[in-house]
Amino acid sequence: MEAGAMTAQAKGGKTGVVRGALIGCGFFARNHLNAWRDLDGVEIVALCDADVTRLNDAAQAFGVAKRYTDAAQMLKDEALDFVDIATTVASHRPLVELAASHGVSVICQKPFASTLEDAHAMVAACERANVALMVHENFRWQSAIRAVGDALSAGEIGRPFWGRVSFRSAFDVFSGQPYLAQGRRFIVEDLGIHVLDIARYLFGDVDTLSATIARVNPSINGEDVATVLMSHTAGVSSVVDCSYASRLPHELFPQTLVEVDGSEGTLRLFADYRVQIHNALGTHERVCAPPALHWAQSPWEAIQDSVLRIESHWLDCLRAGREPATSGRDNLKTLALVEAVYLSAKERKTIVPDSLWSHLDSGSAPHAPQMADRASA
Ligand code: NAD
Ligand code: 89Y
Repeated sequence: MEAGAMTAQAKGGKTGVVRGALIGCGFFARNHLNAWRDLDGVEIVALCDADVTRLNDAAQAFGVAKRYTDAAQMLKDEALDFVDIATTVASHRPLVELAASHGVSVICQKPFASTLEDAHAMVAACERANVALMVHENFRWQSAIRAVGDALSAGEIGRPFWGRVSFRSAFDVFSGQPYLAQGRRFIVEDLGIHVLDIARYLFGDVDTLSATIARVNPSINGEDVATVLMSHTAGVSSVVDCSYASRLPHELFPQTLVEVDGSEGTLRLFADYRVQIHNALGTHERVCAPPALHWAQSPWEAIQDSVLRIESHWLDCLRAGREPATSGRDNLKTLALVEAVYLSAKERKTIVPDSLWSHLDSGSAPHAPQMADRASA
């Protein structure tokens, strides 16, 4: 990663401004662009989208002069420190490998890949090219999730032994993201991936996993409900559950709720970002709502704030030559959980997620920063 950061500084020129380009100007990309605009020391110098209308709309809205419909052409013409890939999953591997072949560092949206093979190949390509690679896995950067992580790291409830990370909603995600209704896979790959990543962030590596999935909404192709039981190396048993079929009296999208029991107390992240800690000192509650960004749009505020935070983290890492918390290599662990959920549900058995790597060339699970990351990232 050192070389990636040096490249960034060298190419950033005398001003030290990091030069980025965004690929994919669709539904979610506006959040990326708003956040980049708010951050110091970075400039999005070019945009790329195969759809020229989307490209021009975004370029006009954000005042970006350089426009491309072909990423290969853009990488040939522009001197870039990084590309920010905000396309859907099918294009991730060719685009990541293209950027790596030009020695350009990469941020790639989730889901990073739809197979472990593709994910492994992208990590290998970036490592060979010595460029930084971060997966835009932003949910762990939400202010309330950060507050939970900080409280656990500070030992406020002692040693955690049980946890639940829960996302239940009936919010219509299909109008903004119609492709979500079409895929063979839905909630685990799209949203559960965030919730599983939060569980990894809070409780560390997973030894075993078992899961059930179901489809409640008849007008979509994939599953919209999942319930997962995991055993973590650090001694925590956790439940991860997610649903887009839960019609609650108070719609919570996109809030993730958390419960943790520890040897010295309990922690709860309730609705509306209320973090409660109960321990020998008493019971304390505070609200950890996302700040009001000038471009925030209800109900997306917590997600939008986490985009700003993860982009800021990327810039810090690039400048310091540090591996991002959700590097490509780290994300292999989250992707293995996604695959393990589908396999467990299909075969009705408990899965060892690390065993899913055995057919790939390294034959072993990737090493990734774990519990320590909660304290440092
Ligand atoms: P979208 O379909 O609205 O936009 C994708 C854009 O990429 C389209 O305009 C398409 O023309 C363009 N594109 C695709 N392949 C291309 C290529 N090879 N070269 C140039 N342009 C190309 O998709 P979206 O809803 O914006 O989602 C994009 C990604 O963001 C998805 O992977 C999705 O899961 C993710 N997402 C993440 C979050 C989050 O909180 N992290 C939230 C929503 C969506
Ligand atoms: O695509 C999803 C994501 O990453 O966050 C919420 C979402 O937009 C719909 O599930």
